[in-house]
Parts: sequence; structure tokens; C-alpha cells
Amino acid sequence: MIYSYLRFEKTDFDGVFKLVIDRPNALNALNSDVIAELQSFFEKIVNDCSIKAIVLTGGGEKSFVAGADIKEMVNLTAQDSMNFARKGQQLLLTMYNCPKPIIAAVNGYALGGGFEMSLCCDMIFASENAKFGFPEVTLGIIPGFGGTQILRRLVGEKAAKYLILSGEIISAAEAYRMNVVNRLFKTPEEVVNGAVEFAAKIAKNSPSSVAYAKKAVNVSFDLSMERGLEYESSLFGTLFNTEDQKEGMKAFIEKRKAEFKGK
Ligand code: CO8
Repeated sequence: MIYSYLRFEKTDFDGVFKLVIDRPNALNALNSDVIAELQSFFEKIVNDCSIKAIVLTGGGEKSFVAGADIKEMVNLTAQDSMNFARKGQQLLLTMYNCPKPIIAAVNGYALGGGFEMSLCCDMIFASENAKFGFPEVTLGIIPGFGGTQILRRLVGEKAAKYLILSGEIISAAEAYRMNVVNRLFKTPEEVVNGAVEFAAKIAKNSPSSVAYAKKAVNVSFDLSMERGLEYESSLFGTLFNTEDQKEGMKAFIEKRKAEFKGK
């Protein structure tokens, strides 16, 4: 896969890859090309069994993603800006529904669309220099890449309004206290390494289990308890048709490590 703004790199761990949004001169801001490349990337990898977990990070040491590209948006019409937001939202859903786990390794600014990009990942690891916030209201707009919907689901109404209505930029430590960040690291390098190591732990599990577990948690936001439990039991049952379930339980009984094939 050849991209202008993305670097896709192997790590030392089987099945674990780094995806770097690499536009450091603009603090990795999301223009239409970056969004199109990310959309194409996440569509292409869905059925690639060699990819078991992805760590998403920003190029350079200063920024994860400093938002959507303000220079591209400045003269958009209402219709064009709505189309721009729809493309971003389509990407958000593609990543959110991606069967592979995605860990955001936030190494600096995660603002506006960049904050939203981290929120649609499954976990957020952050370095101490990371900063999160929605400065959209200071630009005369609102979050348009799903921020109003996904942050409310994650932290509740009051905390979401606190950030979205004020444009307040918060530290990594504060984002950790709000349960937005899973783990904190000292430096940008450490956060990427820490995320890769954690991704390697996930990659050792059955890929089908991981994908189904992600699905089951995701749908819980939209279903009643009863419907959510029904959905959970249907996925639970489906996994008993897989070789991974047989291998996982057999390996436990034989006191050895399971070797999963994702089938
Ligand atoms: N868009 C375009 N260029 C940017 C952006 C951005 N979001 N952020 C930084 N840059 C550029 C700067 O213009 C500058 O370029 P140049 O050297 O050519 O002037 C370069 O990156 C370096 O930036 P700074 O010199 O400003 O660096 P500082 O360290 O002084 O400041 C900040 C860093 C505080 C992060 C500052 O750059 C800043 O405030 N950036 C804008 C942050 C922001 O407001 N983000 C929200 C944007 S709106 C949004 O995301 C809406 C999403 C909804 C739709 C999404 C659909 C996908």
C-alpha cells in the first residue's frame, strides 16, 4: 500500500503494525487527502489475517493530529463543509467498526478532528505532553467528525458539554482522570512502544474473539440491556463454530499455549 500521508510499519511483534499519520509540517492536520487515504487503508485491511492489531499515532513529536485542516475548510460552502464532515464521519464509523483492535498512541496535540480520531479507536494511550480538546467553538464551528456523539457516550453529558462548549484544552493527566485515556506514559516514544507492547498482548488472543468482543461492546451503546444480552449470546454461540474456540479450550486442558488461526 503506497500513501502520501500514511506510513504503515511492521513492529517486532507478530501481527502488530504501526500506522503513522505523517504530515508533521501541519501537525498532522486532516485534509481531504489524509481522510481519503485513511478510509482506503481501513477498508483494505478488513480481511487481512496478517494484521491483528494496529497502533495509530502521529508523525513528529509534537502532535497526534491537530484537527481537521483549517486552511482547507476556511472557504468551504455550507454544502461542501457538510460533505467534508460526512466523509470524516464515514471514516470514524469504518474505524469504529473495524474488526481489528486499534490503539491510539497520542503523542502531543489531539484537537478537534484529532481528538475525534483518537476517540474512535478502541483505547487511548497518551504521553505526558498530550493535549486533548475541542477548539471548534473558538473557530465558529462545532465538532463535525462525531465528537458530540462519541464523547457524550464515553464520559456522559456534563463532562462532554464541559469540553465541547468551552473549547478548553486539557492535559493528558486530566483526560486520564476523565476516563478518556487508558494509560499514561512519560514520552512520545514511550507511548508508542507501550501501545505496541499492549497491542502484542491482544494479538496473541483469538482474532475472532477480539473482533466479536469489540462488536459486542460497541453495540451496547445503542441497545437496551435485553437486546444487548441477546446479541452477546448470539456472538458467544457463533464462536463455538470456530477452530479458535476448540483450540483455546483444548490448549487450556492440555496445559499449553493456544495457537490461534483466526478461523
Ligand atoms: N489545520 C491546518 N494547519 C494547521 C492546523 C490545522 N488544524 N494545526 C496546525 N496547523 C499548521 C499551522 O498553521 C502551522 O503551519 P505554518 O507553519 O505553515 O504556519 C503548523 O501547523 C505548525 O502550527 P503552529 O505554528 O500553530 O504550532 P504551535 O506549536 O504554535 O501551535 C497548536 C500548536 C496550538 C496546535 C496550533 O497549531 C493550533 O491551535 N492549531 C489548530 C487547532 C484546532 O483548532 N483544531 C481544530 C480544527 S477544526 C476541526 O478539527 C473540526 C473537525 C470537524 C470536521 C472533521 C471532518 C474530518
